[in-house]
Amino acid sequence: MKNSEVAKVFQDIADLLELKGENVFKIRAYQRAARAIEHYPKELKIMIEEGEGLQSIPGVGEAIAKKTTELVTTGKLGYYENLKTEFPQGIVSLLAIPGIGPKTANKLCSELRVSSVDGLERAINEGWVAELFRLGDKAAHNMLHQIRALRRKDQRIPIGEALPVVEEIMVALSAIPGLRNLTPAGSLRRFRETVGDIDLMGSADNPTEVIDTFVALPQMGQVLAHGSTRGSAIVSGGLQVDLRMVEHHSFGSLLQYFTGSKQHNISLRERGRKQGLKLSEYGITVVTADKLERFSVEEEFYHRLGLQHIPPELREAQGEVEKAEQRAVPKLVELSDIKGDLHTHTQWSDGHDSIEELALAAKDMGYQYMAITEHSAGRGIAHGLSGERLRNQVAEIKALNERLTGIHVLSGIEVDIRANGTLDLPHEILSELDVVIAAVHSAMYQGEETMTKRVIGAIENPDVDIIAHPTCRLIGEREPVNIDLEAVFQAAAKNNKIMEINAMPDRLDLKDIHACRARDLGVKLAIGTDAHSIAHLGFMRFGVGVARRAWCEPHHILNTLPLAELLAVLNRNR
Ligand code: DGT
Ligand code: CA
Ligand code: CA
Repeated sequence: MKNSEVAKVFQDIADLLELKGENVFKIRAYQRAARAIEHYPKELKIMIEEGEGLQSIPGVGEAIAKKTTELVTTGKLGYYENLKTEFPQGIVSLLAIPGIGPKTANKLCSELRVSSVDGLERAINEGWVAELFRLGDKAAHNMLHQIRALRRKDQRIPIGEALPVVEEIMVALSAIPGLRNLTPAGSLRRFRETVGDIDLMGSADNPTEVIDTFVALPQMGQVLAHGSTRGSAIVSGGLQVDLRMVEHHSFGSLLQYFTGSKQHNISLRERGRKQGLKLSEYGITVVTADKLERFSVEEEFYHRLGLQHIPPELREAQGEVEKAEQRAVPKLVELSDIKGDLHTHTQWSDGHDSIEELALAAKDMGYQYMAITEHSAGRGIAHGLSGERLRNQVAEIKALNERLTGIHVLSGIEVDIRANGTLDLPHEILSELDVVIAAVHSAMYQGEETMTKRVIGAIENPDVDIIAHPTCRLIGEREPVNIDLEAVFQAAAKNNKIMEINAMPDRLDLKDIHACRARDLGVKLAIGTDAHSIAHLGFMRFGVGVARRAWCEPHHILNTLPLAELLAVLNRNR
């Protein structure tokens, strides 16, 4: 249990005692302890393990020290559990929301008959809460914000949400003189699809100044730690950001250690041990000489262990250390290898921008081509294209290609795979297109056998080039459909069909391990953003992250091919 969690329990106890009308000195004692513990620089867990008396913390007396020990060692506190049973469940759950104290909770319960967090959310949305407390919209909105943060407390955050947050922080810090090497580490640097928290590393002439600026940034909510080399705070939405600073000459070791993964570091430490080396976040110690070697850049750290540098995306203890030893680390695909986007939508269906606007944006990104792949009409949503409108679009794209230079627009479609595995546009029309993507958008509840047959039906259809978002999952929202991917990949390999890595950050479908398996089986992959606006073209980096985690090199990815070669591959199905 973290200090902040212990503090929260004592604050809750104080709130409940207040509701109960208890002695004010008793209430104050819990409040004081909560505050002292929350800001205490040392982990209570470590103090207890090391036998350090908790009463050395100002505001913590004998009784609270005893309760703290119980809480930290067992994760529960009998006194608190008993106390909670004296109140309706509703009040207790409202008190758990930061910013809601006993008076507010009581009033919400008695006057609005709100008895749960869900109920409170409804009452806020319907305007009752703002009215009850004569609050402005902003204060009510803040309450909503806290509710969301509370709900996601135990949840991992999609990388698509986390990366922009950390980039904003990096921009805000970038002006500090003497600050160098500011880099996200942890799961974010390894491009995992979700992150538990954000780890940010850097080096500076004056680390303390960077930490001070960091914790005082306007986007920071609760500050969890504020030391001379480390700061930790919660940004809006409940995401925790840890910043660590070292001197320049130690940055490589710091970055290596906190990039992880934990399992990767364990493999490295094991290897070091056999060489008489001890690894840590400070560097590498030659055990016999008791001498610490520092590393300003990460590459040198790996070289010192007799290894090739290992890209962060591979650091998941999947055999990467052995490969680095054999000097056989693959040269992974990079964003700059991507020559075009093969999955986009425009105003013709449910997208935001015109074909030309999207094409010009793609050109600015350095692409050679992009495919326009609207939905087909059968879906009955989002202005899917009928055969006739699709033909009109093909004509418009043809005219556009005659006008545009430096970018080639491909005519395509994201055709719906019907529940029975047939496509909802006929061969006569599909055969006129440059690229045909097929995807499931409905009847997602089907059993595994039916769904697998359905998708393989599309793979075996000669009009289809690519299968998009093969599992239909939405991270944190929708489970993947029931499908035997192994059978799907076998069919794709046999029929020379391409599987998509959908780069939209809430999809990332195929995900890393599936893309890896498809690649193993010799299936070519395409990375498409599924862009519905110009801004979405930027999702490509998330798709590349998945491909890198799947050990993909440029030749595994269809859209690293230059235009002429791409057309040759696509034409083989025509
Ligand atoms: P997350 O935050 O759950 O998405 O995953 P990570 O990998 O970012 O994990 P995190 O934030 O707990 O720690 C960042 C890195 O620091 C982790 O990947 C490896 C390193 N690290 C943290 N704690 C330990 C540890 O107890 N042992 C070792 N060997 N490394 C650790
Ligand atoms: Ca992390
Ligand atoms: Ca962390």
